[in-house]
Amino acid sequence: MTWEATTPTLVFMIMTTALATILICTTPPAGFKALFNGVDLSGWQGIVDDPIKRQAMPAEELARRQAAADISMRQHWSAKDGILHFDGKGESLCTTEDFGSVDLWCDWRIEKGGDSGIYLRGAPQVQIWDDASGSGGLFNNKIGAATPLERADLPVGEWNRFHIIVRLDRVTVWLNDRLVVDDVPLENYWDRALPLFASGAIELQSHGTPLGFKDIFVRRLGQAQSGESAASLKEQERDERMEWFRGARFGMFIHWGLYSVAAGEWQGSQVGGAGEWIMLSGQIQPADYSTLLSKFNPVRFDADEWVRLAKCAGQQYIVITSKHHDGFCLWDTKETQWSVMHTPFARDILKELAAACARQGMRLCFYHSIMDWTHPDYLPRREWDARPVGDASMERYSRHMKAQLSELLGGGYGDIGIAWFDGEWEGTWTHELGLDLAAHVRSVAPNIIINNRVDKGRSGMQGLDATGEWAGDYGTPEQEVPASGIPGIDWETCMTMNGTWGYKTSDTNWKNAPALIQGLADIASKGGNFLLNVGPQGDGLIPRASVDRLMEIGRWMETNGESIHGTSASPLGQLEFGRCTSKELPQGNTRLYLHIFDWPTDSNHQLILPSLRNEVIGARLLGETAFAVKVARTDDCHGWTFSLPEQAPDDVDSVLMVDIAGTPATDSVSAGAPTG
Ligand code: FHN
Repeated sequence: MTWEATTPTLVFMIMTTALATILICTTPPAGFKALFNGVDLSGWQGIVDDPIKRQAMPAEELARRQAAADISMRQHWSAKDGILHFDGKGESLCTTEDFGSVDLWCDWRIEKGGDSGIYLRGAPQVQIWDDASGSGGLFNNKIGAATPLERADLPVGEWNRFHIIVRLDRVTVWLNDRLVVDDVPLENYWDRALPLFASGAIELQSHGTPLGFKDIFVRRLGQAQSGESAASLKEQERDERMEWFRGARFGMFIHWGLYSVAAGEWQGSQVGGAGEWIMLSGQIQPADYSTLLSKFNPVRFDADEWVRLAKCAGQQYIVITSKHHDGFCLWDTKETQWSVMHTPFARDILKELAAACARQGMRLCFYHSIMDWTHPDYLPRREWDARPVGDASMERYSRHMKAQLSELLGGGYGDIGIAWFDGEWEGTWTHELGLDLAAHVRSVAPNIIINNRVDKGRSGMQGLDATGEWAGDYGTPEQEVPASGIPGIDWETCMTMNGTWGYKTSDTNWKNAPALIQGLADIASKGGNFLLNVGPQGDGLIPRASVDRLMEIGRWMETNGESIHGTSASPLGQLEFGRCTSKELPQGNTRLYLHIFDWPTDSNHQLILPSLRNEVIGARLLGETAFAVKVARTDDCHGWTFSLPEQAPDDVDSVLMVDIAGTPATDSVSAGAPTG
């Protein structure tokens, strides 16, 4: 039978080719744009001379020469199957758009003897070549480093990946995930008396050899104001990535793994300590602990159910243990068989959770333990671990960890909000390894937030050594709330609902919902986030006691969530009746949320703020629209009184919303003396 290509078939073939073409060009990570669309040369132009000469050229000459350069470009540069090809015979090409400080990703491939470079802001260059010294160096530098820190090129003909960050004139380059240039000024090749141009085209340099480029993605970084320091740009970028975190204020921590099956018991006996530490507390040999693999089959696991519960509670992000200290992996990792894929369950739990988060608009984050009690390369071994140390190597372990983090954060599980490290306290993990790991994570997921436990910055359970020399974006107090927050630093208190992070049947010492609600208000009033933990059971269900508390918190959040989400720390001093959170209002005014834990018991049910100079624009109770709050100045005119109804809208935390003119001005005395 001959197969006639009828019109409908032709249309189908054309559409399929078009779709295939579009699909070839991988989509850029969130926040990035593709400089090359994979199908043509739009956004690119031929090169005319150098930036200084172009600047001095009369407009009509520049236009004439640009037209000729574009013709030449189209003769020697072409787009096919998502690859930008150069035949080695023409000139360089560059972006039609200028760029300043950028985060740039670019895959490139050369042939034997190949030679090229990436010009930044029109200045050469990040070197590409087939040379023993390796690619990635700032070849034309005369003062700063010109050669790469190490040779990281893949064999000629294979695709290499550059990740280049340019802030002001300083350049950092990773080649195939390895740091080859570390924060070095790129010099102005065209006039060495001048600093690097503030902006300019990104150029792919012709040097007489065939080239291939693909997946060229760029993200503009905080715009350098004239004379702005690199440090202030870094701060701008950090502010950009911390924005969602500061608004969220409340997240769900999930500790789940093989230990959830053990549930605090081993060979019929209760084991002390937290559920997720049973291997250590019980001094269980890895070989014996691995018998749990065959028992891990959480058939009642429902990712959508977990996400729905978090949302109901008002939690706006989830941090789940991709791998805890026992090394067991909850995803389909290619790096080890010590994973969920080698249990009866054999499903990629993190993939299912990522899909549920995407469906329900929940931000997903991964907790990843640096310490690993089972990986053969991790050191030190537990003193009771009978396995021979052999040639265990932390350097090799660090590479293994980076490879797993590339699997988790590289896009396969969506845009991950936080790389939440832990287990950083042992002597084998160093500040240098922490900086290197943070750089790797940043190179794989440029917008991700990294907590301070990637490095050695956590001074005990308080959360953060505020000296600022440590890697990581925020501090992580654990099971405690810093008395007055951590001024000038983002922080998040993580806390269990009972006494254990991982499920443990015998731990029934549950905090009640009122304490958790007031704890949430307390933490937000100090400018922090609350990461509240659940430890799912071995069957995949979240314990009833946790669900009840989250539902109770959710009922409170339904009425009062605006007094938590998007708020900042209290501008008032110590308040006897409760706490305060705040928000900026338009025209420079301020909204205060007074969290009243102790309802006024005097006959007038008066709440007093003794120290607030601002005019009160309005006041009302959340969840109590019928009652009109009467507002009056205190006798000394330093503060305000609020007449409230006899019955508090909420027994745990009633919120009085008070709008004031301007930014809060208070006396130095502590505000909020009790009434009556
Ligand atoms: O050892 C872990 C513990 O199991 C849990 O994961 C907590 C949560 O932050 N972190 C470590 C103790 O600081």
